[in-house]
Amino acid sequence: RADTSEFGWTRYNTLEEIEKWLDEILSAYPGVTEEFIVGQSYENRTIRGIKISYKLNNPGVFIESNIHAREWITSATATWLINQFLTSEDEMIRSLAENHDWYIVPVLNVDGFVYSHEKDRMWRKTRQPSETSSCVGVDPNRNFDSHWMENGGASEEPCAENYGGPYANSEPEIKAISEFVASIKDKVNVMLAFHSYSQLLLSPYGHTAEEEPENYDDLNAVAKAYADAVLALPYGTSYDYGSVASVLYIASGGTNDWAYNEQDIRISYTIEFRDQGKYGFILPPAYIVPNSEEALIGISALLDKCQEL
Ligand code: ING
Ligand code: ZN
Repeated sequence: RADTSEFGWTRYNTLEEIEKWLDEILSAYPGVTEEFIVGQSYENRTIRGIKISYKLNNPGVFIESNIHAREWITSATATWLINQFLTSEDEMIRSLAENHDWYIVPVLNVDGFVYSHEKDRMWRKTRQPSETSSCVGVDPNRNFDSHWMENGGASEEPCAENYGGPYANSEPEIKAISEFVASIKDKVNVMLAFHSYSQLLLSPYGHTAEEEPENYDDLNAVAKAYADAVLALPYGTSYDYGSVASVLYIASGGTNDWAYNEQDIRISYTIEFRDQGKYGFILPPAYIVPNSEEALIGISALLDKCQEL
């Protein structure tokens, strides 16, 4: 029979499989792992996260993953990282794992993720119906309460892929993660939001191209460290970096702007993983491990660079 039951990184796993694996991990590593509940989705699924902590008062790194349903490489990479942090015997990985407190949400947009597995592989948004349109869902990465809908950074059209929603935090998933991160923000030094695709590191601001964050030089320096480290791997994968508004487009209400502007998390990045469009969102599973290795090396270099600042 095909590999339909074993969890692993040779194919993409369903939400059910990810959750079962998470349960196994939590019971196998009770001393260093702890579950946290972000909240409930519109369809009343529980949004779960895992904290990995080997010692007290480590700097915190928050990883938000699969906020966009179809970006399956993000949860595959997040779970691979969790596994490495707990099982690797490599010295570099051990030090990375043990010298930070990790807060990882492998699948934030749980409803959309299930929908992308069962109904529409290209689904991006949440699954909450609109009150004014027959179109379903909001772009969760436009729904955070930070310069929401400013400067044309999101669409007011419910059928658009970048619909910002009827109001900020209209999506239960976004309200929940905002409240959760706010409750631990003093412990979080770095926020990373995993997306695909394009191979980019995107910093604030998304809501304006008129100004840059006060620590834009530092933000670019840590991104360069990530990009350099990934490029030096045998895969030779290149990442570009800069602010969302300068590299991509004006986009308001995203995770990394909200974390930076409203929670004062000074290192706040969106990482757009592989590839550059050949497969796009439908990245073949053979690339899960290479992409994950790159994320690991990149994040390690980024955090090393943060220490120098
Ligand atoms: N790209 C992001 C998107 O939500 C982005 C780019 C990053 C926008 C950060 C706003 C803030 O459009 C993908 N591929 O989702
Ligand atoms: Zn995305």
